[in-house]
Amino acid sequence: MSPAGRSHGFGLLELVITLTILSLTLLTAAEALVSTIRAQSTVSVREVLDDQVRRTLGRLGDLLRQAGEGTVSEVPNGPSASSSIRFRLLRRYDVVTGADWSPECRLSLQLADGELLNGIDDDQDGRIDEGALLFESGGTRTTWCANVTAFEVSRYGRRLQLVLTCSARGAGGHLIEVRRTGHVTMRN
Ligand SMILES: [Ca+2]
Ligand SMILES: [Ca+2]
Repeated sequence: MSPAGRSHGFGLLELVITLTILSLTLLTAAEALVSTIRAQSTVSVREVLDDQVRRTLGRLGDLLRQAGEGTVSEVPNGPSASSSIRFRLLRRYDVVTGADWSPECRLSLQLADGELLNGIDDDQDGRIDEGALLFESGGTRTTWCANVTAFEVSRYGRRLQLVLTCSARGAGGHLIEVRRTGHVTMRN
């Protein structure tokens, strides 16, 4: 091979090597970018879920602080947790006529269609016992929180412990779960 041919051959080889290195570099950069976007999406989904759980527990606390201890049912006294609570709210108190209680209210985990409360992912969507937190009063039902995977109420006398867990899928399809605990002291 002539010197000119060898020079041309080395040029092609260098070009192939350069393109290969460039492709690998671009591929690595693209993977890093996708990972960064997924990580940011995961943080975003987690922040949204955390805000939802925190706000819902705050709302529940504000409500249940007006509930009368003697009006509560569906939650046994002790460590056993319930996924629902029935109660009445104190509307006013008169020294002569006594307490005026609201109609009965109920908070409960309403399971999604196809789900049973059994610790199994019956509808195979990757979440176990998921549903929504419902508030019922006076014949009306309002959804207070979606994407709920656990609502557990425990009662120790006047004190209630509320545990709320919500979950959703991140950008990569993996499950993101947020769980918070709140405490409320009911009225006498
Ligand atoms: Ca499920
Ligand atoms: Ca289930």
